Amino acid sequence: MIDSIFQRSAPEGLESVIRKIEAGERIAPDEALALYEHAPLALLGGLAVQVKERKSGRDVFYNRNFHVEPSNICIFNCRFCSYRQPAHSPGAWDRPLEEIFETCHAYQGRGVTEVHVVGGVHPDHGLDYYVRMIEGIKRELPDVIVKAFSAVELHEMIRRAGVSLENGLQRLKTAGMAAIPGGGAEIFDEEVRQKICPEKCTTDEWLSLHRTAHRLGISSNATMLYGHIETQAQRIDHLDRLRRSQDETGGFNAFIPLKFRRRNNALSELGETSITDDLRTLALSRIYLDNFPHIKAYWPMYGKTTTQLALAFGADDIDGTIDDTTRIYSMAGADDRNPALTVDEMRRWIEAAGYRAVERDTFYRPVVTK
Ligand code: V47
Repeated sequence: MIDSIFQRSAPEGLESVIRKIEAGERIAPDEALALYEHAPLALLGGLAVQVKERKSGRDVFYNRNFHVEPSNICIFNCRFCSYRQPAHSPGAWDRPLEEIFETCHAYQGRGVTEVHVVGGVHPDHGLDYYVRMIEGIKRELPDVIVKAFSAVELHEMIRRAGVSLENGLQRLKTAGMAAIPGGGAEIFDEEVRQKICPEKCTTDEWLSLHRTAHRLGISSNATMLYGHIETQAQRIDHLDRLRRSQDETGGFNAFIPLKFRRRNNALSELGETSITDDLRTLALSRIYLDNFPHIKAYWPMYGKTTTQLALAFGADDIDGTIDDTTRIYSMAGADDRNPALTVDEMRRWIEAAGYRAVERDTFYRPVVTK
């Protein structure tokens, strides 16, 4: 049996779980909890990096993307959300389709490979409307991959249309929706979910929507909103349900831990997690989700400094240029400005962390620029 530096410096009781991780074996929920609670931060980072390098070697990915946020009007009132507005309130927006298509038109020829479409669950717009939206986006940007609608939005539009999940998702796929972002997962524990977002789709409905999408050949991401009222064991339970789902379908591309941001929402009285908690949670996700190919450090949420550190804690993706086009995190206090990064800046971060910067598309295929 190897006697690595990690095994030699392991706190008592963690030797066997460290041995398992180094041997590429799956760890159990109680082992993950012990690691979270007792492993020194640097040890956790080192183990996560080992797992990351087994998956993606020296590569760290970024992409060229922008977001379309069609409306912030939402029938649901999640307590952590700083973004949603009821219809007719002064801060509400509902962008006409033509305006969305004009925005997309302006991205022609700019090297973007992905448009990420996500917004509130609008009271009036139905499946046909969203099919038209996707078709229009594809007309403007035929070569760009459309990653659209959280499972919460999809669940509601398909339910209202009175069709099956298969049928609804197939219609959107035919229109051009090629992938689904990871939003709306929040925390799977039913009691916590009931407290922070009682109205939106249930855990089982979220998982079932992604499972159905995967069966139809639509791959997706998964998120976890952490750092509010959940316990560490409930975070691990969340990861466990994702790992089991991925065992079944293999359709998830990336996992994205999302740190709760407290400004302008009903949970503002809670603090925010420390940077060490963020890095522990990230590293643990990389170690636990042994069947997820990628772990994304979403830079608008962590902020620029933590994102650079995240590359030493198992992340192999930092998302993309975004180009000022998302407001979810700036409204929740992650930064005062809307986020944008240049390709040069992303490549510099990755190289400074000792990795090879690889531009990817939504499916993590390297993008070769001519
Ligand atoms: O589901 C909302 C989260 C998510 C807050 O798939 C908040 O590539 C923190 O899913 N503090 C939407 N988080 C964003 C999302 C996403 C982001 C980046 C990449 C991908 C991907 C997906 O944002 C929501 C919710 O969990 N969120 N409010 C807040 N105050």
